[in-house]
Amino acid sequence: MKTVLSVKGMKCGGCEASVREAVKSCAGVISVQPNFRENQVEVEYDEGKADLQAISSAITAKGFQVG
Ligand SMILES: [Cu+2]
Repeated sequence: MKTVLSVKGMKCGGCEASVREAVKSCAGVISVQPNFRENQVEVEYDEGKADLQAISSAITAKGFQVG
């Protein structure tokens, strides 16, 4: 399953890396593709294992806004 999250606050590659690390550490995440220019984060995940709420929380915990 793939989804694209709208994430605000990313300003550079460092922010992308921060988001990537945060999302990767969540259960069931297969791949993460942040794009700060588009304010988007594409997440591929295993529906049976991943919790989108937890993924969103991991991103907001790094100081970015989801939604
Ligand atoms: Cu940055």
